[in-house]
Order: sequence, then structure tokens, then C-alpha cells
Amino acid sequence: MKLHPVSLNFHLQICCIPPKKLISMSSYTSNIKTNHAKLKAWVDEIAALCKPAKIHWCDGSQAEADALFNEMVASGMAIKLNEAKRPNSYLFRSDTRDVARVESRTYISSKTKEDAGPSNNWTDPVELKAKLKGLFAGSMTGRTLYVIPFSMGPIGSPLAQYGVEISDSPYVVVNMRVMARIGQPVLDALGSDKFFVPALHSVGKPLKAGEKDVAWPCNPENTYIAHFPEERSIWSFGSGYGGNALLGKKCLALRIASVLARDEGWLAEHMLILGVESPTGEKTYVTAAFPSACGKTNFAMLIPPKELNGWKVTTIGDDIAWLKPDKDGKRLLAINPEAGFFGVAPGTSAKTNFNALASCSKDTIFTNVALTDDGDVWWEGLSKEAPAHLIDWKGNDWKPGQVDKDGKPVLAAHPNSRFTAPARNCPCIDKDWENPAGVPISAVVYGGRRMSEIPLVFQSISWNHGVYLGATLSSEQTAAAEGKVGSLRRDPMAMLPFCGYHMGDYFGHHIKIGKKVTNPPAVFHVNWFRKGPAGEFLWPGFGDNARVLKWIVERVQGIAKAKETPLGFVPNKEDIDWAGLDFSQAQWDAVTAINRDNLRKQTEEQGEFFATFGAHLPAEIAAERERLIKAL
Ligand code: O2Y
Ligand code: MN
Repeated sequence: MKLHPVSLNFHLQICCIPPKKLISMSSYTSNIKTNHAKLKAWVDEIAALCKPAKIHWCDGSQAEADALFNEMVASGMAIKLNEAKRPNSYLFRSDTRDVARVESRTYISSKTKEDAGPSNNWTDPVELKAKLKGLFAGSMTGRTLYVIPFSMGPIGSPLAQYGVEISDSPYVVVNMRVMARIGQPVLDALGSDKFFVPALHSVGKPLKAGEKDVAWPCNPENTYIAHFPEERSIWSFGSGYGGNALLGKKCLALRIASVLARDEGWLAEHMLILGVESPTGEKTYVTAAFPSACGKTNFAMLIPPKELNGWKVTTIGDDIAWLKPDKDGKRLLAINPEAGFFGVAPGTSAKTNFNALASCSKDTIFTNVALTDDGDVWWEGLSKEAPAHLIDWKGNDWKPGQVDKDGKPVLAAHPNSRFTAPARNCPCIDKDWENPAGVPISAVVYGGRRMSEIPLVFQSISWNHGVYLGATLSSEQTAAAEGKVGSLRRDPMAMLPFCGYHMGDYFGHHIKIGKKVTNPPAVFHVNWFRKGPAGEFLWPGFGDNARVLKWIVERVQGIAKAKETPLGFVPNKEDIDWAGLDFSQAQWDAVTAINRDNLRKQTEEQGEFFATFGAHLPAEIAAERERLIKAL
């Protein structure tokens, strides 16, 4: 990979900023203390297996992060961005073979295949552990082993979970520092014997004596993202990217946490959490699950149209929610276990998501976006016009309109390029986003990308009907690479790649949770993506989704009206606030129309999907489907 010198202009600009004292990792000593015998023994055991050159216990301080970034800039792994334009921010370029989560190499290695269920890759845990031990043996030779104690959730919260990631990637350390709470406060919370999830990670590229490192070490031929649910442990080998390597996120906060939640009576969900504040200051919290590429981060941070006088949206989280019954068994309380956003960059702009853009205006780690000549970042969709010259995500010169040898456009940023930004930088972050008690959840929203049949919004008639809506969540494919364009990808509760056990049992667990609280959240289904005969979107989306959100909140409050249909409760046009939007009755009819015959056919087709869960499918879910078929 080529690392380009950035332009003179950029150098002139950063020269005007007084240089930060350059601390190096070799002169940095973390002052960290623990008397957790099990943790120390685990670190010793892994060090003996992986044979690192050094061990560093991370304290999570700014000085430590500075030293790590300095080392990565010096080695060519990172590029410091223009301090005047993007303070305290860095750009990384991954190996071109290591650019996304790899579901085909992700395993739920429970004791039995039955417990992993039909939606997960499974290998016998004894066999997989033996294979992984072979791969990890000596894998950190020539590298530093970093010990990263981390908390998912505010430290000390009754809803938080602790983990310790061992990784040989300094990129992982600096990302984990943004995405979770790390360092001494976590060790203090762990005390001498508290439970933690051991999460082992190696890029799988040992360095021989004198061997020069590459900018992004990885081992794509031998990548494994393995979860051992009974042991509550994670072993990840060969990839340094995103969800494969930042083990607090998908691996702990969803796959392992879903198992903990099943066993302990709570929910670990692939859901954003937002707050809706009415003009009178009343706050209602809502969670929402959308399959990938359905605009979750945009919805979590939406800005309502100014004409919706005084209605505001605040963000608790954009990806994961943990929900627990409160001590009186009345309602569900939720936290966002994360501390940052690992957002997809392309398509993010001041128009689509002003708040996400503001979140990454400083203190941000960018991966696989393009570099501008003045040391800033750019990606497709950030501005209408691309700059006249860029260095693309592969490190090559790039000009607008560039095509490859087959005539295909060359992208400046990888489609899965990311920003890792602290949640505290988000202008609309909720004042209670770190409240250790969590926030009360009044509504759950499931959303799919459906071009026809499914109306803009409807409300379930009961919690169990809501579980059925989540279980049948699906999206039509948008890109040929993901499957046949337009074909339905079923993604129950948007958890298909993230549930750590049998999905049928997971539906049953949702049903049980509904019975554990006297006031379970109301459940809604939304579809922003309905299209007209010419392929045009029928709903404006983005900020106008706040109109739907307002109806949802007013339904919960018992204010808004709706009509009963076989699908559930659907608003009449007059039940929605149209201030500032000219939307005709015909447009409304088109975006909410129900074709009973087509819907019945689709509901009947769910039978094949449900059959894959065998006896694990709860009778309540089967009954909801039967009821709908009859009603249609
Ligand atoms: O490719 C990756 O590793 C990122 S995947 C991701 C990142 C942030 C939030 N959600 C997701 C996802 O796949 O759901
Ligand atoms: Mn996600």
C-alpha cells in the first residue's frame, strides 16, 4: 500500500499549530493496578500462548492514546489529519481484503449445534478451540500484547457488563477507547473477582526478528470470529477491522450479551435509542431496530422540520440497546452499552445527518475514507461535488469521474468506510445518555426496506403481535452483490448475524420479557422505502420521519387516533402533523395502501421461514401468523 505525502498546503497549515509534545510508547508507562487474580492468570496464559515481545496494560488516558497515535503515524499505519480542520483526528487505510465484518467466518460455537440454531455457523467448540490455539500460538511474536479492560455501559451501572480484550493491534486500542469505557476505572469496578468476558484478538501476523511491518497487518485466509457462549468468551483471529476486532461491539454487546440476557431475564438488541421531547418538555424514549442500510444512525439523530414547533429528538445510542425490567416489574429500562459511533461514512452529509457529521468534526478515527490535499477527509455523498484531487482509500491519486479498466467508477472512499466518533461530541446527545439507571422505553419500532405492500407505519395490537412483527422483519436487497435485487432478506429483529443462540428460542425470550413487565413498550412497524410505479420514493424520509415519530409518541400517550386494519393500527391522514409539508390525500393513500391478497400471499410464504425453527418456534408466533392470514 502506498502512503502518499500530503500536499505542501497541508504541511503549511499544520505547521501553524504548536506541535503537541511527541510522547512515544517506548517512554510511556501506564500506571495501572489490579488484584484480580483470574484476570492476571488469563493474561499470563495468553502471553505464554501468543508470545508477544511486550505486554502493555492500557490505562485509557489521553497521554496513552497520543503515544499510540504517534507510534502509528511514525510507522505509516496512521495519518494525522490537519489539526486546524479536524482536531485530534486520524486516518487509517486497511488492507483491501479486510474491509468489513465477515459473517461467513463468524461462529457461535455452543456445545450443541441445536443451541446455535439454523441462522448461525457452528463448529464443535473443542475442535474450534484446538484450531484457534494452533493459530494463536506465537501469533503476537514481535508485537505488543495490549490488555484493554473495558466496560459496555456506564461503569457501575447495574446494566453494564465488563470485558477485557487482549489484542496485538494498537488500532484496536484507540478505537476501543472511543467505543467503550476503558482502563483503570474498569479494573477498579472489577475488583478482585468480578466476572468479565475474556475477548482475545490477534491480527494473525507475527513479525520475525528484523521483519518490517505492513501498514495494516491481517490474515484473511485464516480469519475466525468465534464465540463460546457457555464459556462467555470470544476468540477473534486474522482481521483488524470493525466488528471483527472491536470485540465489545457486535461480539460482546450482541452475541455474548444475548446469551447473558436470555439466562438473566433481559434483552440485548440491535437497536438505536432516541428521546422525543414534546414542546411541553415531556420526554418519551423509543428504541428501533432496522436491518443494515436502512438509515439507523440517521434516524437516531434526526432533526425534525422546524414547522413541528418545538418537537426535538435526542440520541442515546445508534446501534445497540440493552433493556432490563425495572425493579417493580413495571417497564423496561434501557442503556446504550457503547460510548461512541462506528458510523458508515459514505452518504453522511450535513443534509442527511448533520449531527453525525458534527460528531466527527474532532477526536475521530477515520478508516478507509479519502484524504484531501489539505489533510482533511472526504467520502461519496459528503458534498455534491468531489474535490478536484484526492488520495483514495487505497492510497492512490483520485480525480472525479475516474473509471477503472472496465469503465466502472472508482470510489474515493470504500462503501463500508467508517468514522469512530465519541458520543459526547454529538450535538443532540441526550442528557441521560450515561444515566446508569437507563431510560424508560415506551415504544419499540421495527423497520424494513420494502418497496410495496407494507404501509408507512402501523402499531401492533399487542406485545406478542409486536414480537411477530420483529420476527418477520425483512428488507428487499438493494445491491446485486447482496443477492438478487428486490429479493427479501429476512432479518428477525435485525439480529440475524448477531443472535448468540437459537433464533426460535430468542423469539420465545421476547415473549417472556413482555410478561415480566406490566407496561411493555408499544410496538410499531415503519417502512420509509415504499416506491411508486416509476420507482420514485413515496415518502420524503429523513427529517420528515419525525412526523411519524410524533404520531408514535402520541399513540403511546393515548392522544393520537388510528384505524384498525388486519395489520394493526394505521393512522388516518389527519392523525399526522403536516405542518410545513404539502402531502396530498392521494400521496397518503399510496404510502399506506394495503393489498390484502398480496399481503396474505406474503404471510403464507412466511411458513417456510418459520419451519426452519422447528419446535423452537413459539406457539404464540405461529398463532399471530394464523390470525393475520385469517384476518386478511
Ligand atoms: O463492517 C463492520 O465491521 C461494521 S458493521 C456495523 C458497524 C456499526 C454498526 N452496525 C454495524 C452492523 O453491521 O450492523
Ligand atoms: Mn449495527
